[in-house]
Amino acid sequence: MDTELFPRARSEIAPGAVHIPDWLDAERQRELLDACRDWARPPAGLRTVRTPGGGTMTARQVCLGWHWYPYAYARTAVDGDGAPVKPLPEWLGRLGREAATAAAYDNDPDYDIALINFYDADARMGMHRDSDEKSDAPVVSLSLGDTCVFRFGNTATRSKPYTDVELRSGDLFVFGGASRLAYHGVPRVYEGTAPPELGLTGRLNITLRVSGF
Ligand SMILES: O=C(O)CCC(=O)C(=O)O
Repeated sequence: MDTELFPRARSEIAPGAVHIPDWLDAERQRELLDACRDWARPPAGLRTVRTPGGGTMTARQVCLGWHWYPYAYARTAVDGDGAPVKPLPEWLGRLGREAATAAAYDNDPDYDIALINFYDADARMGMHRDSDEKSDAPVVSLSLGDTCVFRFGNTATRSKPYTDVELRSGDLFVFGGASRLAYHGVPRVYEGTAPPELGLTGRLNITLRVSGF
């Protein structure tokens, strides 16, 4: 429940990058959280992602449709238990299309990838581009649980200029068009800020993408 005097306004953070606060109501957030809990279970469940340089990502991840690993996609959890990736349910694809439409993208993207990242209070995500897909369809990002700082930058460098946006539980962020390949990341998660009625400690982010494969 927001405590602002006025509802937070929808805003275009960069050309083609739209933040829509409170897009998911409490019931839809709970349904999505329940589904995330199922997807996080093995096989092909939540895992720690290892980067080629020997590091690990602090946000843990599970994928649907196609399995992302640094820096490609596969049909099995090649860097996990090797099991086939779980399918992306029809209802989630529909939700993605609804989200793209809400952000004024009207080409009805056929979402076939979901990356679900789980952040505990210490998790972060460095500035990166979502560039392993072969489609320029907009990326849909849904947030559940703790509030975070989402840093949305430019297409040329990992550094400034960028804009920091607070993403809260239920918020939608869509980036496509001129911003589809913009660098973005999560420098901070605010521990204990999830809506108590949701029943989640930490933060979940679901990004929906079109593979173009
Ligand atoms: O957690 C977020 O809001 C961003 C996730 C992200 O950047 C990604 O999955 O590529």
